[in-house]
Amino acid sequence: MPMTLGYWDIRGLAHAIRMLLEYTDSSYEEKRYVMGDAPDYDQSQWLSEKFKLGLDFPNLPYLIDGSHKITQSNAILRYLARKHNLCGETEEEKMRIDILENQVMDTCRQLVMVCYSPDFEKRKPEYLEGLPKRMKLYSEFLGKQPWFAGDKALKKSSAYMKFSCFLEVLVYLG
Ligand SMILES: N[C@@H](CCC(=O)N[C@@H](CS)C(=O)NCC(=O)O)C(=O)O
Repeated sequence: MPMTLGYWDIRGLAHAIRMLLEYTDSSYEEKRYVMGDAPDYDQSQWLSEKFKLGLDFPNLPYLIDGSHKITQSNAILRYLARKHNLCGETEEEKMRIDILENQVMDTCRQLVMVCYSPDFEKRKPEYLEGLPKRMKLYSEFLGKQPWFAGDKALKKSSAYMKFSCFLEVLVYLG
């Protein structure tokens, strides 16, 4: 039975999950909730289901895999990664993955705060000015290793990164 990934009809917090589902050739279907336009942002499509899905902490994204009902985007990523042995093998790899998981979340949050701010235009220059410094930390963390977690490549990585459907704009770290 395919898994169900529920989220808004945007990339947002679900996109890394979509990418991992694709990467792992998982069988899944999406439930994409439509949000109304500004200024009201009608959420009724989601709200009419929110408390009927049997989720312990009803939220978006959610993943339903048989009897497993999971919310929290990183918990979903972890669940899928564990299924496919993608959480690192050595303590060093696991530690680096944990650090990166949380660092990437912080990096995304910084961008989101600026993007959703009513002062977007005012905050944008300062955000952009600080960006190279923040990206340099990723570059230094990578160091001379070919991959962030170490020297083991994911089998399909390079082909996957060229999969234009998911990355309309390439992002270079470092
Ligand atoms: N920490 C949660 C945050 C989830 C969250 O804030 N979801 C937003 C969309 S990005 C939402 O609209 N949730 C629906 C709701 O609160 O009912 C996660 O990482 O999954």
